[in-house]
Amino acid sequence: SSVSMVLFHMMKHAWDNYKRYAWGLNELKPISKQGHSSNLFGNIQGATIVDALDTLFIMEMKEEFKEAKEWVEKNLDFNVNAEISVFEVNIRFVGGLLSAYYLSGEEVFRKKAVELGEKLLPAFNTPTGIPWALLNIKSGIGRNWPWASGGSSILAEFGTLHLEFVHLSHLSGNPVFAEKVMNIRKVLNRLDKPEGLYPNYLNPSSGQWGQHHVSIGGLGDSFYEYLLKAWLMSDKTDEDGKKMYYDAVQAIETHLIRKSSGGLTYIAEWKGGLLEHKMGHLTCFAGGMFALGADGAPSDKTGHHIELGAEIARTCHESYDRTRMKLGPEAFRFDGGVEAIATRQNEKYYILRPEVIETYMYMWRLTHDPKYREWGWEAVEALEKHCRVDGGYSGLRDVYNNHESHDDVQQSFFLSETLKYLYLLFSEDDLLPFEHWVFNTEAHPLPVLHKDDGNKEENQK
Ligand code: DMJ
Repeated sequence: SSVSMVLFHMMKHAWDNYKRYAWGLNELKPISKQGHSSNLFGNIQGATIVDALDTLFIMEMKEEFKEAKEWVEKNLDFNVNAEISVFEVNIRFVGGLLSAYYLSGEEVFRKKAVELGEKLLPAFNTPTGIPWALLNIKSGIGRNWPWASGGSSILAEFGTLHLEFVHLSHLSGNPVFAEKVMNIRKVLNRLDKPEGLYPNYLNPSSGQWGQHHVSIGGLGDSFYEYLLKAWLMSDKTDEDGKKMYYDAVQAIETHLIRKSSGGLTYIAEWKGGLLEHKMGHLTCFAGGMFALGADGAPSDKTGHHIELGAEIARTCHESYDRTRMKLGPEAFRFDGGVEAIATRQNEKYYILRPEVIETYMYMWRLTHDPKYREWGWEAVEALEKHCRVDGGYSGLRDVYNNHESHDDVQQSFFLSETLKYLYLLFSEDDLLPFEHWVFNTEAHPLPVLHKDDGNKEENQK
């Protein structure tokens, strides 16, 4: 369609500028036209290349895919003295390489994914086997974020390894990867959960929760996502993952989901029993998650979960619509007389995040209500108007302002997620159909491991 062409050209603009000004570096600074290095990846380079591979493939940008593959072959190097975020490297690099392998069948991606997976294994050397957040991939020494409650690991970090590690075992024939993530499950299942909720912090040495803060946004989000997707990716055989997911959603509904006086459903944050009536942009992914999980919900709840997804999508769309730039803030509140609006200056930024568009894509696929494509198109127009600059795409410092103040970062997830989910929103349902593919939390598609597949490779598009 013509929208697909627009999205193709957006990808091309993002990619060409990265290539011109920041090739081989992690990300692009589109205003200063130079590389941007985030310490999340240590000295590992090329985040944008690895994150973009599958989007290039899906959009049939063959030349670009080829040059990206050649860069991976020649330059992607994990033998570096670097302290990295285990979570970020897993979702972007391992996830990106796995998807590139499954889509293209090119052996180099499989090899690199397994090699990187092996580098991450020392992170699990803790008394409980709950991995460290940070790992020096040369020395194998791990530690946690200095800011994390009582030396804890983070739920959304150690809970977002499962899909990739199951595939690493599948592709390498080495069960160690799957064992590591199954052990995380075991530790979690042994613990008492306050009101059935999972706190964001867990100490890897004592095996005890840190602060009782619960979030479906930052620090918690993709843990819940991976419970559901682990079950779906196992061809619905992973009963543990299924039970943990639906039990968690039940507790979330009871304790975190509220409706504003204006009728907007939102997901609050829970702090030791008290609610903070704030919803993060990150939390907006949950609309899509609820809808994706509707099918497997306990009897008579299917419609309810779709409805919940639709309500969250509507609320998140309102958070966009109530800004000047029609792009949503980092966090919005439901107190002090406002609804779905950011009230603090440091919550008014938009960094090209995908979650709202991700939810539109799931809602579209699962309901075909045309409003989701309309809302997606509004986001495309806003991105073109406010985020597109000569040197690529930039985030914004304040979406309520009349004039753009650019943050000068083209996040790698803009190419892997935001543009991919938009492209899928405007494509037919048989492009990466949900029966055969699940998306990791960085939007990298991984094939469902069908019961009767044996080792046969998936290569369907
Ligand atoms: C991405 O790296 C992933 O979507 C992650 O789950 C959350 N943060 C960014 C996008 O906002």
